[in-house]
Amino acid sequence: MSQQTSVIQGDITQLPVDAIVNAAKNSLLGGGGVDGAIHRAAGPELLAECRLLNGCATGEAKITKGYQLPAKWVIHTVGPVWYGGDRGEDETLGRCYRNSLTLAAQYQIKTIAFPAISTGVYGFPLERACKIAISEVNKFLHSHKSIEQVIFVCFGQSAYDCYLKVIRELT
Ligand code: AR6
Repeated sequence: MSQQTSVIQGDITQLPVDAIVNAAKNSLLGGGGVDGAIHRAAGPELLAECRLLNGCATGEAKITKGYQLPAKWVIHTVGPVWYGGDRGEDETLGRCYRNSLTLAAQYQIKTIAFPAISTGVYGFPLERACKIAISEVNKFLHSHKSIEQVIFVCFGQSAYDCYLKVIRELT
């Protein structure tokens, strides 16, 4: 793992980073899981700004302010729903990470935290998603030195163990 990446276990809404990434839905109008937690912690102004964005296509990313969150920005990306792996899910998930990081670089964001996009309600197998997340981030950081720190935030021990295992395998 590069010096710029780390893995922690915890609640992404509590992190004092420049940006946190939301695993959103196409409407960007809130939902369950990490999306619900981010909207609750940010307050109603976040939903008001999201209403102005006209949604977000799967694999794309959009940015809002963080409002009541410790994070200054929220980057909303919509991961693929897992249909078994034959519908381009891997590539789409990779695009979520690349597009989120591209926005981060455009906004001079130096520290950014990602949840395990698509691995909850959307059913993407955790280890497979984890490999994509780590390899996409490492590739991006190689060519974008302005981003100083990427944190993978795991909600629970099993996700944390999975990230550490994959990082050991890939490095
Ligand atoms: N901090 C960090 N990670 C979290 C948190 C948190 N507070 N809460 C959950 N996770 P999910 P998806 C983890 O279901 O699969 C929503 O309803 C969770 O354990 O939040 O991309 C949206 O509106 C899992 O590992 O997102 C969409 O409709 C990961 O975050 C849909 O769910 C992602 O789980 C998106 O589904």
